[in-house]
Amino acid sequence: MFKNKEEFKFEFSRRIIESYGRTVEEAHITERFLVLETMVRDYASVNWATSKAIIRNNYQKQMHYFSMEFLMGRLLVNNMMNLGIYQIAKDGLEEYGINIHDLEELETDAGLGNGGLGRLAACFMDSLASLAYPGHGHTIRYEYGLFKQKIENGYQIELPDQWMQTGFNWEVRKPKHRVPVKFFGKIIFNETTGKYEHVDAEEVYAVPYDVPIVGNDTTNTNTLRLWSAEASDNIPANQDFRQYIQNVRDICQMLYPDDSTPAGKMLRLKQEYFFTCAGLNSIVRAHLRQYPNLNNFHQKNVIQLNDTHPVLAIPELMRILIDEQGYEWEEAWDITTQTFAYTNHTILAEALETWPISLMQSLLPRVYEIIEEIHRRFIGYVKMASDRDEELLNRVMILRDGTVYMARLAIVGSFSVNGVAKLHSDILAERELKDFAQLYPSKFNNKTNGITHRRWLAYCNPELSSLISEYIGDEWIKHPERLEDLMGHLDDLTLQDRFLAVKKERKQILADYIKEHNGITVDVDSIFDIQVKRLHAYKRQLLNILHVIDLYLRMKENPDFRIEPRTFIFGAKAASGYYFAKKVIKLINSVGDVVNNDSETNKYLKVVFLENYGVTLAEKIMPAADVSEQISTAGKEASGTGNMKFMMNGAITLGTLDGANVEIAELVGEENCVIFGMKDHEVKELQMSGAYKAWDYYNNNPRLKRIIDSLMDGTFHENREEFRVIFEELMNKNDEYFVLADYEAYCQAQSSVRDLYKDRSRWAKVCLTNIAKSGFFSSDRTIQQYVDDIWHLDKVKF
Ligand code: 26Q
Repeated sequence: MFKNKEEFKFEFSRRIIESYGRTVEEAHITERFLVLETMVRDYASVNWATSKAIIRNNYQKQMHYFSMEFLMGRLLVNNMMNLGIYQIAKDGLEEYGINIHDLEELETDAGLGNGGLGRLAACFMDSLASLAYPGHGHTIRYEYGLFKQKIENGYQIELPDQWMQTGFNWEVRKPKHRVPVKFFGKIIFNETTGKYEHVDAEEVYAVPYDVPIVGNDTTNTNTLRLWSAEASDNIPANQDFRQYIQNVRDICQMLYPDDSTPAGKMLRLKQEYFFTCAGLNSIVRAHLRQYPNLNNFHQKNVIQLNDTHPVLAIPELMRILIDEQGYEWEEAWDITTQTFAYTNHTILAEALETWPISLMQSLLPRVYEIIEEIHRRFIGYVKMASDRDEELLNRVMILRDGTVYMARLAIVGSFSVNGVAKLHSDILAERELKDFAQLYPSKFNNKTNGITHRRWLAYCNPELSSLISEYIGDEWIKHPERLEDLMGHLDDLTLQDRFLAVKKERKQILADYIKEHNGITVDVDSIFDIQVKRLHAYKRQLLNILHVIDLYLRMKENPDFRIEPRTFIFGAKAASGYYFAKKVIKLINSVGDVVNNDSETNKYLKVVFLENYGVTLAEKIMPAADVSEQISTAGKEASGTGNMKFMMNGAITLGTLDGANVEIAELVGEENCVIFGMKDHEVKELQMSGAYKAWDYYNNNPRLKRIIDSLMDGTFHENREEFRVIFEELMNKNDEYFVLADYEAYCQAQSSVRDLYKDRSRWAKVCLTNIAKSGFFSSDRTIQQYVDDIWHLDKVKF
């Protein structure tokens, strides 16, 4: 492989000629891009082969991260940077007159995820590889990722995300490793063999496509395995051929674009079983190539379940052990429960996954039988342990009222159950999953989320990165906790000025993007106040926009009242069937239309809605933020990870004490963030007491009344009914997420942000403190904790 610019150029030119029969000068930009991409992939492949061989030869334990979602984003720059060949390629291309950034822009995001949970999986892959741990991912090779969002006339339109259209060059198809997966049919017991057999099944092949996961400054290269469904040779005689082909195609067609209300659809369950069955069987096969049996399976493999979506892996492993490998139930259960660990990502009861028994029984007859047996034995255990506490039994049953409770199955079948931030894990153990925490106290633990500081600081914000390195050296790239060394330079006025200059530079880049995509001119000296995340009632984008309306109306009503210039920036996708969320998007856009075009006020106030928020756009947004809006109703956001990305890029958190905000506030101290609103227990108490009356806030607070009335009086939309749902949600449904209850506190928090911003030196210090303390939120730290407490892996040694 190339070791310097000259070798790179030679190789690049050779490949262009060989692939396209043209010289570098003649080649089309997409041809240049594809050649660069395949060169990087092949470069990584050498390390990949070495890593696999070492892991095998050393009989190392491996971790397998099972997740329905991996929001990888782009891979080219990340891989070149991690391999340490970015500069060589950049310089080499430059000598051909090619700007590497132009090629970078041609890569489409691998957007195989909805939001936080999927991006977490991607960050974990980067940290695992970089820390040289053998940890791999399993997921579905969706033909379409999360929908592409267009905003038309202020409304969200969903378009298919054809991410593989120009080819996805990182993957390698492995047809030899295909796995048969069976749906429907029936189970018969074969008296002569003494085994259960699955007959008349609809069988499909799961074919793996492997993607190398390149670590930073290490030979270690892990695998992300994407499973794709293809037609099998054994289809039942009675099956209609065309229908069968269609069924096969449906499985990997698309990602379910909903991260809150489980779809409850057969196809989703099919997807869940499809990839867990495939992943597990491939791991079992690999194990049996090295060892005579599965007795030590759990000593050589650990499987982390990313939420309940892959939980069918638990009964599937039982099935393999018992039906295929001849184990007795007890032995099989020992192996299984020492293999799986489960991560919970949500507290919202309505988001906990359940399935109708009838559906599961017909789609997965044998797996369902095994779940029944797990349930039966678990109930026996609870009866014994609780002295027949019937109420407790009803609260913990895996099967009840025709329903399978997936989180309960996950807890019973795993040796570890973790939440994703301190507060979240506490709420699980003390409230939501209290019964289980009492039954299995040693299983429960916390692993506060993290983000890869390589993608989210070093690579996406090179301006800030080199400034940091000028002051504290570049060891923070390997050891993110070293960012703390910045604390010794907080009072350095030059550093403060240079930080503000870098921030402004990055705000300009975002401003240019906004100009190009939204046609709106924004002032880079204004406060960039940003809220980007999925749209959900509990995340309270509504609280933010109500406050914007307030500022606008006050300026209109009083010509003497003028605010410190602000630019409020939003980015959010709403699930396609989530009516309320879509209305909030429309409201933000409508307010923007009015506010941005009002010449009396638009020097001071602008509202921007950025279309199609995703990983790549986030890489432009994070470096440009002054204020990070993290304003969920306390107790609802499990962790948040956007909050960490903002912090690492020197934005100030304006947030409630929810999820990981609590830990951010603890680390930076109250002077270095702006915390407001009800605490988790206050929300809970207010909810329980039934004393909350949204109308009282409306009636007693004239400002709030004025703002809420503006939703329906034609100020922002000629159709006065346009925002009725929002009004209804707030007033007549009594404001489930306490937007009005936290309103005053939020306004005060916003005004302290403004005061702070005016003192430029003080502001810079606060931002630098945030950067300095952000090392804790590197996913390297998170992964090390998973390794120490749950996975117990050794590093791959080269
Ligand atoms: C389930 C069944 C059917 C269809 C869809 C789903 C589904 C899909 C995605 C349910 C939930 C999700 C995603 C949840 C999620 O992203 N949770 C977030 O996880 C982050 C990482 O831990 C946390 O930081 C966030 O707080 C949490 O909201």
